Amino acid sequence: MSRKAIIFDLDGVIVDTAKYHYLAWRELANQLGFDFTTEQNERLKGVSRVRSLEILLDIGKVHLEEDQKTTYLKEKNEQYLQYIAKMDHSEILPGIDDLLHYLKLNKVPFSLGSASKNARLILETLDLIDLFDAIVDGNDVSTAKPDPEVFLIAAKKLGVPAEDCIVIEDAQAGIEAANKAGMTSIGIGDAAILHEADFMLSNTSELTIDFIQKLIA
Ligand code: B16
Ligand code: MG
Repeated sequence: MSRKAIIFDLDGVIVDTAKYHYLAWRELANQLGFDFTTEQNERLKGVSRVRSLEILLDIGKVHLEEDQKTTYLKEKNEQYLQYIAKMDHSEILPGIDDLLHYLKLNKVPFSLGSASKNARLILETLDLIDLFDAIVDGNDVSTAKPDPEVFLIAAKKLGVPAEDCIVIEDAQAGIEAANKAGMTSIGIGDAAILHEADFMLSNTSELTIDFIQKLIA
């Protein structure tokens, strides 16, 4: 193994979109007659949009027919997009902008590996999209994390063997996916939740250029 490429998750690693997902899901929950807390929102991190709705309905003990689910999913996404439209460069998580520019300058290939179907739009809004050598998101996969598909496609697009890729993730499902893909996993967040990660950092400020240099040296 010689680590030479990096795959970044989006929500929770590049930008905190979880707070906007939360607001939009909470509006839907309230509309359906129940409350939805930030603690409960933890269960939706890294999980696909469809699976997120299933978890939300399970929390509220609400049953919906398939056509109603489709309508609510569309509604929730439209609400979420209104929040996203107001985002700018200042919302990029600490250290990430510098790290991405460092990697670009030093020709270390990197890709996005996100569950979000809005990933391209978000990277454009943050003015980061042109830095990436590859982008793999929720539109490109048939199976969501913890399945490794999203990361394996990213490795293929980068032209780097899976074992030589480093995945940076904030969700348990994402760490599981990275490990299943045979990649090096870096968890960002709570060590108790992300205990399966090969390396653990409490936030993106700790994801320094120095730390990455040592991993890929
Ligand atoms: P969308 P990530 C994930 O992004 C979020 O963590 C998760 O909460 C969300 O449900 C999922 O994207 C789908 O997002 O509704 O925009 O398609 O962490 O994999 O970058
Ligand atoms: Mg995430």
